[in-house]
Amino acid sequence: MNLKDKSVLVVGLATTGIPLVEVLRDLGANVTVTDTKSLTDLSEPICALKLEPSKNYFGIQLKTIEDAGDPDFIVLSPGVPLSIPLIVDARKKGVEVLGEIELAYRLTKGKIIGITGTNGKTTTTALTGEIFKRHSTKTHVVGNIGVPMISKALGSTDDDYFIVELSSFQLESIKEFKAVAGTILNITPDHLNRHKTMERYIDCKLKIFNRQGTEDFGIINLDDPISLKATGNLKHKKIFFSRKQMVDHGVMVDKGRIVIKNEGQTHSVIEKNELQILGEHNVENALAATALAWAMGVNIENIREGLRNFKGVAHRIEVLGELNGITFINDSKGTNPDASIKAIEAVDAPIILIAGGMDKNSDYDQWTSLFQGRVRKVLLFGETAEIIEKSCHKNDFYETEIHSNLDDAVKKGYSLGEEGDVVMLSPASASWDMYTSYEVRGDHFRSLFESLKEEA
Ligand code: UMA
Repeated sequence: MNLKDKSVLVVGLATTGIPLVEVLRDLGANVTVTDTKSLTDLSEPICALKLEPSKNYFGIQLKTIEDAGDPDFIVLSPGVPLSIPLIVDARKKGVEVLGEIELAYRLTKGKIIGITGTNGKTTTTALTGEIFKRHSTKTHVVGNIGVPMISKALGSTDDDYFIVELSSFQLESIKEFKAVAGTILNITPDHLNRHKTMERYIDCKLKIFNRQGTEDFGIINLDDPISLKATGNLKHKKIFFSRKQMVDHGVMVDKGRIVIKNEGQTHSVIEKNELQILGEHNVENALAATALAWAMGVNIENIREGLRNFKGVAHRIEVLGELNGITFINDSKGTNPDASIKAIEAVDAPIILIAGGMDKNSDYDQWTSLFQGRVRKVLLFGETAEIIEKSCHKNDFYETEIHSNLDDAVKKGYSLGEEGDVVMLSPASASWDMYTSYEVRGDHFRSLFESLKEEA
């Protein structure tokens, strides 16, 4: 892709925008940037980019392509919706709009392993990376997991493996992007505030398979009805995985062991309970990672060692420690009801649940219907606090309290806790009403736990 002397506008200047600017400049493009935040509100590292305020667009939402100085094309950060006026105008006038993942794909050599799904994709991406690192030192774990793919694109070779976590936001704008092996772990409602309908959300997820041909692998969850139905007619080679059923050709659980079955042969990988990550949903994630690795020819010993050694990811059912017999668990990445259901199901103790955050138009009823008998108290904060409280009451669960912030909720949670209880942050909501990311929210929870420990 020749970018020399092309004028390129980068929209969004945070984790993704910064390496985007650097890579585009390295390739000789004339880069301008825009961000709705003012220059002073943007994070520290952008100073190194030396962007002249008068030649860039900060603190405004540009409306037209002319407002943006008529660039040759536009590259978007994942969090920027395609519906903003600038992008609608650019597309109407035939100016090419690429998402960061699409641009990274066009600049990348190497084999792409793509992972999407409503829940479990960060864990599965990290776990798949743990396995592939044993297979090849040239393994990059990138994407929604927090390392923009663009930052590893230049200089890659055919031998490199890119294990890419893909959100619906990133998939929405892909065009040529193709994964040699890809999976949709599961699909349940999420991000409906951006995608508006479930159909559109499913379409975004399915894009992971759109460009795959008969030589590529689609790793399909036999236990997830929505993705199973949606992928029925695709022409890629299918490898199924299932936690509940036996499969002729695929990866499954057989008498407590993760096994691979192929042409009548069964290869035993590991005992399910050798996994260090908690919960049945994590068994599913392990099956998907195994299937991706097996499809790509990783040997079973490397798969086994990767599965055995993986300790999980931060902010996802992460056990922080214990204080006076009360265990604190950080599940800040539980950003939708389905993810939080998995967290509640993974915990085998009475829970004091801290929840709430930005409203994504989620339906909380199924989640709150689980609370009776498992959750002792729900401490709510953020934009969704009242909506969740109503849903609790609808399900005859009245042990709810609304707090103005996480600090108060954590203090209250600890004061209510008894030996053997778990205080868990699993918000079932996005963080963006009060925090810049779920990581910042999770780190805040961790620091509140550390302060309680010091006080004690
Ligand atoms: N901005 C605009 N105009 C807009 C919208 C945003 O200028 O209309 C600006 C914001 O002011 C901000 C910047 O864009 O300065 C933010 O860009 P971004 O939202 O794409 O955030 P990044 O920091 O680049 O992080 C993104 C992903 N964030 C989102 O998709 C919201 C990160 O996923 C990802 O790790 C990172 O790229 C690496 O590529 C986070 C996430 O929450 C973890 N993802 C969602 C999820 O998992 O549910 C999808």
